[in-house]
Amino acid sequence: MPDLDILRPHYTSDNLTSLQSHILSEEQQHPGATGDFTWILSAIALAAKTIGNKVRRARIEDVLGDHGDINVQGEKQQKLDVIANEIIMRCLGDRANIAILASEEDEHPVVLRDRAEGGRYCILFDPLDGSSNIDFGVGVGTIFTVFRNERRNESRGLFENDRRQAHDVPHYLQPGFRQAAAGYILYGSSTIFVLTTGNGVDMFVLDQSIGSFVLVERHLKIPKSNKTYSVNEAYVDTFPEGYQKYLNWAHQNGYSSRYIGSMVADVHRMLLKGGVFMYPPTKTHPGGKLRLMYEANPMAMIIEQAGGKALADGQRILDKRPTDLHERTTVLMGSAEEVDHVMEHVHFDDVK
Ligand code: AHM
Ligand code: MG
Repeated sequence: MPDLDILRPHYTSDNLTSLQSHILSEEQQHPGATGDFTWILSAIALAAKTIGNKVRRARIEDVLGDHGDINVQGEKQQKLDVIANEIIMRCLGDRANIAILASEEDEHPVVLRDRAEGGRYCILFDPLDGSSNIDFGVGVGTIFTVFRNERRNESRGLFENDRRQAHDVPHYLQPGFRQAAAGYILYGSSTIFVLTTGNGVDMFVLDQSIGSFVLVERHLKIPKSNKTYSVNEAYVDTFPEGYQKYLNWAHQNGYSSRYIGSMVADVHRMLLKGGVFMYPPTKTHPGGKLRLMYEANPMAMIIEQAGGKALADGQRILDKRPTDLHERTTVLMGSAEEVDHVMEHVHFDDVK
């Protein structure tokens, strides 16, 4: 008789904790907690499951290929970019505590309600990062960040309708150190939800059999070092000289290279294994390619909360003062020692 025990689920912990119950219990530790975060994160989890389902049904459903439009970044929108954006807008759009939703795919944020009407949070997100990989079964992801809607007086009385564009009221343009929460969902061989609310980094995996994200690791720590770099080395000739020197040094010192081309997948690997991820200035993107508000900031918060470092042109990413929702930045993040090795070679006065 074959041993069928292997077919039963084996959880990595005796205590099964869902994302929702985890957030609820975290919130309960704060006196006066309103349950707002539970609402927001359950909406994001619902969106993640729905997007993950679409990603997995690619080629069964007609979701691949160009959508035919160019987004605000001047990049071709993929059908799944548009679908993922719509799913997040729908899942979050009816949560009563959300003031503003801002997406990589939309030029202007959507203003849902003023703070006086209960809009306490601004959510910024990249609905499907790594779109150039979507058609090929490679890991892609959703990145999100949550800011408190703090500039109450500036928004009061401005909004007549529930949904309207308000590019002149930039509540959401706060530096990254003010993020209340940040996270990403990786749609890879499994669906992984990584979250920080400023109290360490926790990791959940979607258990398809019960339809819930289940806690698999609390207080993740990035290894202090690992001889791996993640960068699009095809652009090396256009990197500032310091990055070229670093890469030469890495070649001579037994480093390995891993670059998927989906930030979520590349950063997730680095978070678990250690190493350094970077997107330096290039000829086509002299100020860096990645977006500060909904790519670099959330990842920087996660990496710092896990004990790593996250810099842009030698400065802490989380200290950057944003001026535009879609502004770009250079990125250098990862294991503390590996970021230091890069910094030993790159002098930011030379970069400018
Ligand atoms: P996207 O938001 O349009 O998908 O672009 C962001 C992606 C990141 O996931 C990835 O790190 C980077 O672009 C890859 O860029 P490149 O192809 O220039 O290496
Ligand atoms: Mg992106």
